[in-house]
Amino acid sequence: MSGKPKLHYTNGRGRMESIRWLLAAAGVEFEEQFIETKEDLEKLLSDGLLLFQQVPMVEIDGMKMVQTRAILNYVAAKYNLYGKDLKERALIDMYVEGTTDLMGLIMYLPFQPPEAKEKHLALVTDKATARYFPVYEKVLKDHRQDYLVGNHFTWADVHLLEAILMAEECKSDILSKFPLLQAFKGRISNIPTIKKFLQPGKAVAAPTDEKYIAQLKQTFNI
Ligand code: GSN
Repeated sequence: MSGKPKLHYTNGRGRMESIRWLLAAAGVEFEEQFIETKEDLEKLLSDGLLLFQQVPMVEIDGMKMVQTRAILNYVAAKYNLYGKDLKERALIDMYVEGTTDLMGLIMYLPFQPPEAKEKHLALVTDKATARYFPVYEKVLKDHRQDYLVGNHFTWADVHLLEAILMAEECKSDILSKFPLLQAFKGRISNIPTIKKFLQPGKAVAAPTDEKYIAQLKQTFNI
């Protein structure tokens, strides 16, 4: 065993992508065991490795962790990206959950039927620019610090950058009215661990496309 966390998921973003981001931001190398077929999933199930018969599953520190949020909490706490006290942690949780809600909307875009895509894109743009981004722009404006919480780099920053890049894939000028978020994006993207993760052709999973959706349907019977 290498000692590196081992990630079990499909070779796409889905629920695992934020875990990849957080590990990468913490400077932790990891291995990936991709689930490509129904048989790959059945093998994990018959070996009894999936507590609720679901992935993501991450082998870390002798555990076989499932439940995305539990995995993220563990990684954030272990690598000191989860605030210095309970109040910072509460803020991080609120920001992360808000960002996760936005990401959830974005993630469903490729799954929309063609006739519903435009409407869904309008919803994503509206929620990003009228609900979520104004909150983070105001946080940065009010405290004039480099990071969202406690004047130090946390999971909230990692998660927001991931969401910003996803939102820009939907609409490239989506940050045009958010100057402080534009600067935030530049700053966080340049943190060495994140810069490395974002190098083209490296770790970040490709956007969800038709081929990936077909594979998901086949693997998970959906
Ligand atoms: O957040 C979590 O990790 C869980 N609450 C949900 C995990 C989940 O739904 N995993 C899916 C694949 S990823 N896509 O949504 C899964 O394993 N589905 C198979 C099943 O039988 O539920």
